[in-house]
Amino acid sequence: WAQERTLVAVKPDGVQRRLVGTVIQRFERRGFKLVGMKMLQAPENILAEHYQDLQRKPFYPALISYMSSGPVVAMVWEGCDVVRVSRAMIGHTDSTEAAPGTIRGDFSIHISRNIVHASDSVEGAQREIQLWFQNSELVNWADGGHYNSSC
Ligand code: YYY
Ligand code: MG
Repeated sequence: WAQERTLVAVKPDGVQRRLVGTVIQRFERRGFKLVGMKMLQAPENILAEHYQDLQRKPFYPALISYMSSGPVVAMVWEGCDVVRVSRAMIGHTDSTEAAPGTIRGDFSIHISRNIVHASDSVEGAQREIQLWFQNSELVNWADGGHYNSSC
C-alpha cells in the first residue's frame, strides 16, 4: 500500500448535529494523520466542480442546496491506503444500506443527509484536495518516533 491523501468533509448536517468531533476522532483513532482542516461556507463554484460528475442527476439541485445550507468542515487525511479505507469507514452512500460501525451506518438514515464526504479514488482525491485547499494550507508534520505510520 502507498501513502495517500484524501479529502474528507463533514457536511452541513454533520456540523449542525455536532458530529465534527466524532468524525475527527474516528479518523485519528484509526491511525490517520490530519494534515489540513478548515470550516467554511462552501462557495457554489467549488460545489459545482466538486460534484461535476453528478450535474445531470435528478437529485443534483437538492444536493447543492443541502451542501450550501450551512458550513462544512473540510479536512485532508494522510496515511496508508487512506482513500479506500476512509470509504469503508464512512459506509454506503445510501445510509439505509450502510453497515453499523460505519459513520453513515451509525449516525444517518437518509441518503441525502449522510453527514460526511470522502473522495472515492486516488485521482479524485488529488483533484478534490486541490479544489478545496491551497498548498500552503496543508501541513507536513513529523511523527517524532511515537507512532509508526509506515505502510
Ligand atoms: O461518494 P458518495 O457521497 O458516497 O456518493 P456520490 O454518488 O458521490 O453522491 C454524492 C452525494 O449525492 C451523496 O453523498 C448524497 C447525494 N445523493 C443523493 O442525494 N441521492 C442519490 N440517489 C445519490 C446521491
Ligand atoms: Mg462521491
